[in-house]
Amino acid sequence: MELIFATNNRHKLKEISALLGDNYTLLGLSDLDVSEKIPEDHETLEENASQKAWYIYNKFKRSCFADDTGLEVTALNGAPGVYSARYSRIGHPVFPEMEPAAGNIRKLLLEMEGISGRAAQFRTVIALVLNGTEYQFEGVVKGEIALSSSGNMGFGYDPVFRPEGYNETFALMDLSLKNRISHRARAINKLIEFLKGM
Ligand code: ITT
Repeated sequence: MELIFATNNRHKLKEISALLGDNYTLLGLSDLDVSEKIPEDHETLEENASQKAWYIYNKFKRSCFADDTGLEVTALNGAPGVYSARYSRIGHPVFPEMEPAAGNIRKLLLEMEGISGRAAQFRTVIALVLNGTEYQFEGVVKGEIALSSSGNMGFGYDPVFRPEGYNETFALMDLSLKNRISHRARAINKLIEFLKGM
């Protein structure tokens, strides 16, 4: 089965291709020659995932899904949350000169300085638009924010997120291990179960 994943993020595409296995052919936006940044200007993950999926569905009239993911830190009242991608460019401090992932991590570690309760979770919402109807799937992984960055696998906040039950950050894990326990894996497994039942 062919599925479109409405993302420009090649790391996400790789993760989800591995999760879907051989029964699915996954096309990303670069395969469709969509190079513009799809709008995601809402205040919840649910609305952003939905907005991205409908944008592509309306443009191509082909079934597709999109995800939106946020890192929710308890001590920061759920921040950066839906603003995770732009965190280092909004509010204070800002690090406009740094590459986004590095700036985001720098800001997060600064905001968390001196805070001992470091609980956090990654939350992914997938919106699937199938033949003109939308379905949503959520995946959460709980963990904590490390005191410093470690590892260079994965992407985004992976170097500072340590999932519950593990001593290493996502960025120190093989993709196969991250893919067994991650927020995106949990959401995509629900999507796969749903598709199997169709
Ligand atoms: P698309 O919207 O094109 O899918 P994006 O990179 O903008 O790609 P999101 O809006 O979902 O993706 O991501 C929000 C932020 O969370 C962004 O800074 C990502 O780097 C980060 N993020 C998402 N999934 C992550 C993961 O599995 N591990 C670490 N960071 C992640």
